[in-house]
Amino acid sequence: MGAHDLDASVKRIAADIAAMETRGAAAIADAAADALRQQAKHSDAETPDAFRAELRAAARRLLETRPTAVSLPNALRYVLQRMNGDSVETLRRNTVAGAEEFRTRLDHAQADLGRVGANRLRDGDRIMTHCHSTDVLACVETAREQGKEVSAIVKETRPRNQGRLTAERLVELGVDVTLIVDSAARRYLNDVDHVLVGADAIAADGSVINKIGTSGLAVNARDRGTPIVVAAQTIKLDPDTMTGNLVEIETRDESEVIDRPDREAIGDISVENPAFDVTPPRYVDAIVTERGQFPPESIVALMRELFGEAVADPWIESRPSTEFGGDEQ
Ligand code: RI2
Repeated sequence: MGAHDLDASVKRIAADIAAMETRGAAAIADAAADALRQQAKHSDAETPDAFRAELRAAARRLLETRPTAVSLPNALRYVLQRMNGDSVETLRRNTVAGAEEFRTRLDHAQADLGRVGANRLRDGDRIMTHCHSTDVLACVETAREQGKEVSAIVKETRPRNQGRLTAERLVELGVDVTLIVDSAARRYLNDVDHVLVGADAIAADGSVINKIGTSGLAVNARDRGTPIVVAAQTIKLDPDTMTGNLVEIETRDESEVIDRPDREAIGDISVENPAFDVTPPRYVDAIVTERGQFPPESIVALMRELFGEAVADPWIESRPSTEFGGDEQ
């Protein structure tokens, strides 16, 4: 492997994230940290500068895969900030240790978050879920370990139907599951005690960026008086939004919405496939993190505490902003 060469595992992990073989904000962060660990471990760079250049090139490759889940740049930043030393061997050791520390902290954060979120769930509660979030599942898992009965209305979450993954996992946890199509959600909102969703990013104003359909669900939940709770580890907080940057919303291939023969049979149409939307803070009752529960408007104080230094870190140039973000979509 020569200078600036990417390790095969970095290429494979990046491809898996881009293809959504590895998906979910927490899993993406974990895989990205592992990729930097492997790059550091296998590097045959001969100088500290070459080693650092290789790791930064690996981080850039990983960063290009998916634009919305901020856990990805946060994970990369965490590891690269620990890439210190005067020799290749010291750099290697510190980078590998930083990546391992990150992955351990991620595991612990999710378990801690699960305990915080489980406090909101009472015996006999019914939740409604959207998409597949391991942070949400951690809350339910802890509640079940505490002996609480929980049932769930699970939205299938077109176009990729990740609700089916949620249904499968909830059944494993002993939860009574009812699967519904997305458009049936409003009909069932009177029958649920909480809407419980994950997040791919949380902006400084408390806006929640999550799988497309979350914002409409939240508006309907508010209309029906059903609390909407977001389970999101602090790795989902987006430090760039503290300085006014907007979160880029990923758009994915139209083949996820309709296959080519069906599309051609219809005639001349456009197809759009935004993967995420933005739920304004006024529709969110609480954000559950491993550091406790927060009203969305107060999340900025936690962001300042956690990311004060990171914002000044120039390694990741500001991500491009779009016309999306910061308001209802
Ligand atoms: P955890 C997913 O995005 C969903 O939007 C989910 O709510 C979010 O990541 C958080 O997942 P995608 O990768 O980190 O399926 O809670 O597009 O597992």
